[in-house]
Amino acid sequence: MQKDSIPLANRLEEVYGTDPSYLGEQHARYTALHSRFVDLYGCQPEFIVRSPGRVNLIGEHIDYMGYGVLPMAIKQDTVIAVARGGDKLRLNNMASAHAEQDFSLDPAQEVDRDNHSWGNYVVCAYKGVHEHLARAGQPAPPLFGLQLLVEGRVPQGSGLSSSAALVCAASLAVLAVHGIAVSKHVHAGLSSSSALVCAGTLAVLAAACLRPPKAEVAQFAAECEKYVGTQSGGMDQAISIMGQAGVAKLISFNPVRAEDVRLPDGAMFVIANSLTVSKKAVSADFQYNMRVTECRLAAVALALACGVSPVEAGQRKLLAEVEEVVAAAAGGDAAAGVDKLLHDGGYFKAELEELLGVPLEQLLNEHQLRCVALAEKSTGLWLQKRARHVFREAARVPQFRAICHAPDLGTEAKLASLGALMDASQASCRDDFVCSSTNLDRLVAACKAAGALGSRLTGAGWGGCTVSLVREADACSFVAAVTHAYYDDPEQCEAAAGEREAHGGSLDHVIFTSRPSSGGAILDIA
Ligand code: A2G
Repeated sequence: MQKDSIPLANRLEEVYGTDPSYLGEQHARYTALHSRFVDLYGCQPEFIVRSPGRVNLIGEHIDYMGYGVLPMAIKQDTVIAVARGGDKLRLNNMASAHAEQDFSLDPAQEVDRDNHSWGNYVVCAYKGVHEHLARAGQPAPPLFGLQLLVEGRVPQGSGLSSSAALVCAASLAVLAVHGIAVSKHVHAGLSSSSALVCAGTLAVLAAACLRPPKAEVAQFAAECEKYVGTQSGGMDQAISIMGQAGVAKLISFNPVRAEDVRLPDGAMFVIANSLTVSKKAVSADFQYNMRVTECRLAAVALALACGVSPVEAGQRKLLAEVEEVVAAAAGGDAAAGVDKLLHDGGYFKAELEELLGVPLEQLLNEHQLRCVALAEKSTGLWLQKRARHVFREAARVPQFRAICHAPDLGTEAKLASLGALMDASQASCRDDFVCSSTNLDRLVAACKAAGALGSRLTGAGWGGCTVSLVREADACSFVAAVTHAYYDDPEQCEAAAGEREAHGGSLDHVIFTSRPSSGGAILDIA
């Protein structure tokens, strides 16, 4: 298990590598952030923190069912400058479209799920840090005003996890100022013996705040992001915090941990934005939560169908917890077991209640889900297809890792096998999980026609980006061919012209190569 702590970096190179032109760009960015912070708040930031977005290579919509996933951190990140001051949680954003937002300092405040706003993610993190500190059994930390300035470079609604980058960066920002605030308090010259005991406790707290283990931050950041209303798994926060330059990560859960996966030499991943926004959290009860609900109900229904007692079945919330019994019912193949034990098409309320033996509303409340109304409407809940996707997709993740590390497989064979797994994942996301979209399907088709060895949607889906595996040597011609087929053709993608206009004719931010990058860090460079 990865035990290392959040890095405290003194130089930008430690986070961004040594490429002079990229480093120069980051230097200019940090300088602009620093100077805007001073203009806005009239003081220097105490810290600057950063946390990146991610691209998931394989393992979609299975993290919240207890299965491991295989993402890598990308270089696009969210950066926050922070200092204590004032009597509120005050947020500003470098993007002029985002006005200043003020929130209370009460860690028990509710996140306003009905009004979707970027500030909500910072409030999630603020609450998460306080809850984390309280769980550590320490005295409640002092409440002091915070002033934050955010600059995000992970495109929103793109499936590259801009939300987790913001939650993780904000968590680091709040942790960092708490750590430093407590250490300054400790150093303030306490002298009585009780004060010494107190100072000792605080010193431990200060060290823990400033450099907490990555896994702890990943865990609480995943939990607290749920305050916006999305019942997400922990992949995005885990890779944002635990990402590492040069390696993808196999992220496992309960408890969260990360294992290095070395991608084959000569492999390159190209991210391409379909330019349709994936709005998974705007209507929190829709799409994403609907899938979580379907998977949880499928887990209970499968357990019952396998003869597990109703009480025990009701407690099995994860498909990972029922895989063994389901597989045993079909000669060891859980996906085949699903086909045998559940029917195709939608399950509606009456059937579900009869099957599960409890009012649907009660069950959904127990699982903290609120989509009961949807089960009655339209198409019902599709348990068989969702569960089949989860079991098959979950199996692809260890296969992907095994191929990457196979000592006897040549590069070409590795690339071909990884590509086939990615293609199978896309077909399953499209046909069984139904989380693709017309534009994603078109873009995947354009990527395959341009020579991708494998191509699939990445992240929640319903819009956002694809990730394609290509040979490194072919990356430039691949980008040109996809640009021609998808972005230059207004019938395929209307939005591309607008993107070009807004970015001086360039689509570099829309289709780009990506290498595994470093995870969240606190920068003591303010
Ligand atoms: O969809 C989103 O990115 C989820 N994250 C993530 O947990 C995972 O389920 C993914 C699909 O694989 C959030 O909603 C923050």
